[in-house]
Amino acid sequence: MFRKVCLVALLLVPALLHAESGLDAWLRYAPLKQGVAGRYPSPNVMPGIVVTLGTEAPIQSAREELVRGIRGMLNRELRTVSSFEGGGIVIGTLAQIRAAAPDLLPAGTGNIGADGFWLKTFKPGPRGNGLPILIVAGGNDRGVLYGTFALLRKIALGESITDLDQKETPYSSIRWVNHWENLDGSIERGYGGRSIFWENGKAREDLSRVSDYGRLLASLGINGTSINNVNADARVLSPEFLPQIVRVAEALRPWGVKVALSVDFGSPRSVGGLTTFDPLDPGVITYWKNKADEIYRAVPDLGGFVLKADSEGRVGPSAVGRTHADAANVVARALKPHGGFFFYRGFVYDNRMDWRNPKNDRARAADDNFRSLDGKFDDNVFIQIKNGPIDFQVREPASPLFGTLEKTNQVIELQITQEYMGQGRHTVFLVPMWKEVLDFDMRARPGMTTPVKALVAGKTFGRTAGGMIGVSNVGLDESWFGNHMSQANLYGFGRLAWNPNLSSKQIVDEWTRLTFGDDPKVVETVNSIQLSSWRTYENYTGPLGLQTLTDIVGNHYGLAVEASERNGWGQWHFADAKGVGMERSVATGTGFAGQYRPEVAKMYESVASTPDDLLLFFHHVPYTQKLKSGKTVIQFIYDSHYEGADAVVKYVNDWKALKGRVDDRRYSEVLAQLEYQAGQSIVWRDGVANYFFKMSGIADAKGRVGNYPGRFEAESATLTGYAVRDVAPPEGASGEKAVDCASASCTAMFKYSGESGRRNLTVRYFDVNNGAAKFRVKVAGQLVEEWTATDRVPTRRIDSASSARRIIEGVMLRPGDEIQIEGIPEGSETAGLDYIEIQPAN
Ligand code: GCV
Repeated sequence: MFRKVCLVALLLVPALLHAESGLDAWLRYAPLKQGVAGRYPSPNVMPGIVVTLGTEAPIQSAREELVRGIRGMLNRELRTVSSFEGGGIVIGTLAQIRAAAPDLLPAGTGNIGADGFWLKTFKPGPRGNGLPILIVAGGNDRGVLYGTFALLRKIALGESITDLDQKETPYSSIRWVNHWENLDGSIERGYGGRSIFWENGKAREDLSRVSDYGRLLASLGINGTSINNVNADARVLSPEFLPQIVRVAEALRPWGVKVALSVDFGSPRSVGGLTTFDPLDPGVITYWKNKADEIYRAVPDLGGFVLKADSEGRVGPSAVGRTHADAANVVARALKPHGGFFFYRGFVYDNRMDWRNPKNDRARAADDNFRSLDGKFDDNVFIQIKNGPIDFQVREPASPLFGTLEKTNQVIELQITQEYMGQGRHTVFLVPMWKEVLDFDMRARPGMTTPVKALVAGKTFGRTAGGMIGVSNVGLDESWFGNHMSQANLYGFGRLAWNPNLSSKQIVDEWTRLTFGDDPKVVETVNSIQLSSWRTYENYTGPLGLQTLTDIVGNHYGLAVEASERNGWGQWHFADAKGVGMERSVATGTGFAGQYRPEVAKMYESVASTPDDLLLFFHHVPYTQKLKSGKTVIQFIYDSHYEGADAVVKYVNDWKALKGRVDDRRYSEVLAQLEYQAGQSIVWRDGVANYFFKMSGIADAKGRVGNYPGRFEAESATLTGYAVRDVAPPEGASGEKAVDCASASCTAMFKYSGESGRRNLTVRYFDVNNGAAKFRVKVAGQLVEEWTATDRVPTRRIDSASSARRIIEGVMLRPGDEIQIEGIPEGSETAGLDYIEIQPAN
């Protein structure tokens, strides 16, 4: 019998190990190892009964979650009861617990703030009929849910729960996510599949993923979400659409997540039947009032509205000669009687700026727009400010507007979805970046430390509310983001929104243990990849404050150093033959530095006191400018790109060492992602380094740039059918050229002239998203590899984004061998080739 049980157990464990989809993210409740489970004996430490006081939906969710978590982690079934009889886990609001057990928590034992919780154990005693009592008390029903998740997290992390007395209240009251989802189910800047909310202009038939998502959000204390794109479809306010909103709100309500809507400022005219959207027009005022009343009748707990106005083609008050305050207050007043908030985005700028005018500067826009209006907004209006003055670039200074607004509510907008950060195809853990901004002292009040986190929470200037909003954009993919590692960004956002004083290390350590288990090697490896990944990405994209150097007028993904130049979008870096960077000082530049409070302005005003990481954001300097490290700017650009690409190669090797320690599915999916990232980081390294080499004419002191041992360009091969073509932008391909095939099949032949031996052969080819070309590699007439290029990267062109690689390991090569690559186009994919590389096999 014993043998039989062991056999079943053995069969079960691999099954569990081998089949994780990522859907449960950090809420997997994986069985605890025996030693860890032993820390929670029943009933002395972990009671076997849960007493649920209160019938509110979030409290019911808390009970179900507790049962689910304990079943998963400890393989125990909690008995659920609804009245306090003695020992057990007691969940309810503080008021409910006090009413049910007045002698347990007499009045005067302290309060809990809104959304806060108290975890407290009472030793076995008469009140518990000799059993311990563990209370999960909430300041309100959401607090009960958050406390329950906190308790489960403790158990999942193996922490003691014997002498609990832990009270937590969130740092700020607004902890929301936004979604840029279109009603047709597509997502603007979403990389995890289609919308979980919408399909074909309606709420999805099956909203179970919305409910799953609500659970993830609740586990982090996130209490609100907007559910449609800020580039808003006016139909969202139509009476016919209301039932759809009701359905989504119902799916999220049990998780304490309020829904909010992005609205179109032109709605009074476009769908309201009026001739104007002028916010001071009496008809428009009535429109917004009636609209708010109508929506609140159907969704009484709606969080409010979000508005993108006067930005990127969205209509706003400037069209009718009104101010942002006029616009915001009219809508806010309609929401006010219902307790609704109005988030007015600070992302207001002109995308048709004249780049030839050296005084023009997009970075100035938010402060220029809102400074004079400080104090003119109603108290349920929040100016929603992106972390930096441009647009979620790899490094930006904190937006000066955080320090400017004193008499206006504000929230910070962070981007969880990785629009400019590798779009879920690159692992980039953003918490260290966010923390840098949140902890940045804006010197906004004399004699006080005024970090961004305190300003946006409303603490510095005594505002009524404030907080953090993250653009999440999860999708239907089981991994939510298209990359398991990217889940850490949602986790990190939520944890920071709850408590911005947590360290990046603490956050990632929790996430890794919850997501991948507590094997020390796994934890150490994943933590170290995540914690270094932002710097790594910055190193191989745009360091020193250059911004991401991606294709800002296209997919925001591939490399295109000059895409940001000579156009109206204002993300200029002004690289020329002599130097690089945008001069934003007051003395000789755009004056942007002067938008900060004096102490900060002084720091950014001069080259000498500007931190290296932001040097080129604030100043135009010669390539030979020495950094604080003593290195020149140009050498730093070269070195950082090599460091960045090398770091990703190390990630791949470190991850490979985890085989067998992470379930097979996630192991191979993360490996594929990191290998892809390693390949792309080389494209970025070579492209950016060559661009600046060409521009500056200054050679790399280490001789690497332009010199690639073992690399053979396709354009220099013997080509049959293949034609050589220029690649645009040129830095998208090695040697600025590629070959592509206009017939049914083409070949590129390379003659090997090195020594005999096993070699790794890398084929750099192009995999565009509108076809599935085939490739065959033969060595000395023997087929060594074949594959189909079916990846779906966001480009239809031969460029850096479609650049892909195939590594064929351990190929035997002899002098004179012919290496023949055959490309067979399909659809609009022309089997493009860039180069091959021959390296010694390990
Ligand atoms: C929703 C950037 C993005 C846009 C986005 C905009 C915004 O420009 O590329 O997709 O639009 O920011 O934040 O409104």
